[in-house]
Amino acid sequence: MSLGAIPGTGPNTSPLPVIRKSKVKTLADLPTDRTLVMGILNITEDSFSDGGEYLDADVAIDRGLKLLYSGADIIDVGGESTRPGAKDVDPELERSRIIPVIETLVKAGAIVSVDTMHVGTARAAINAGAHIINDVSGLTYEPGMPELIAETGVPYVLMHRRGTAQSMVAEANYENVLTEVVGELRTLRDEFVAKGVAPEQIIIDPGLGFAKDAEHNWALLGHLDAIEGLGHRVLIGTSRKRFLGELLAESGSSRPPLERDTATAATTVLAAKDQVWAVRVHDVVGSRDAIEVVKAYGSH
Ligand code: PMM
Repeated sequence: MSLGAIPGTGPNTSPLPVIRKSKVKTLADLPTDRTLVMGILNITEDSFSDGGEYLDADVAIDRGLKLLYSGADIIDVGGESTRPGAKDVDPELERSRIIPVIETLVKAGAIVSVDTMHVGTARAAINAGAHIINDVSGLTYEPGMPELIAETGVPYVLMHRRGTAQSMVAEANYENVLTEVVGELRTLRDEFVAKGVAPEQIIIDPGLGFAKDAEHNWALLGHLDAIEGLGHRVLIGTSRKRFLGELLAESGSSRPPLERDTATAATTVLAAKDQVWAVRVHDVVGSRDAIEVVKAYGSH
């Protein structure tokens, strides 16, 4: 698709909600004086809060541009759901969903990360202009991923997860979640570095909700300094997750995913106070506002 044909950008289309237009062109232009916001674009059938909404490429591009123009520093594009119990997606189908969207968003000036566990998809995404690989596979990463990251030099999100989407709920067993997650992340990080990945390329994510229950998530969120102690940029993803729904449950019913954005913005405040590098969220405006508040608070 040519840029002129991007939905919402032509002369006869309704205006996009231009709240904070991004001027970033490369990763090096990203602000360093505040926590960054990674906007979520799931091109999947079954993600827990937005599955099925953006399967059409034009609709996905429109959503990505709205995220960009409402202040997302990075757009995280994914073509395979990672929720517990999700079915694996054939990497070829995954690529057909995400590559045209990545190409168009990159042309429009977006910094794009790609949520994939597959080496072939990661390579195709980098060739299409993606800037960051976001791999949620944790301890089950695909052979060849460290070599690809070393060869291309792109930043890489190394997230903690035990097991697969199918098995991870049963693997949420820890005696001390903080020391075990930090220890397993350290081992993973060392494996990637031993295979030639530069430490500066690595972004660490504790993987909230991935083989973790609510207690585990709160324990990790309360000790982000221990995750930061590994010496890398830190990313966290709380957005609309089940532990927030459970926290806000009424009469035993979890708060629905689309009504968890205010709680998500509250977790962004906590993360920004702890100076994490970035938060991964659906509602970009809420988290950008929250980060501005923390920035002003910290400067007085
Ligand atoms: N969470 C989801 C998907 N991808 N990536 C990273 N790095 N961290 C996360 O916490 C994370 C992720 C699941 O949420 P979604 O289904 O709403 O995208």
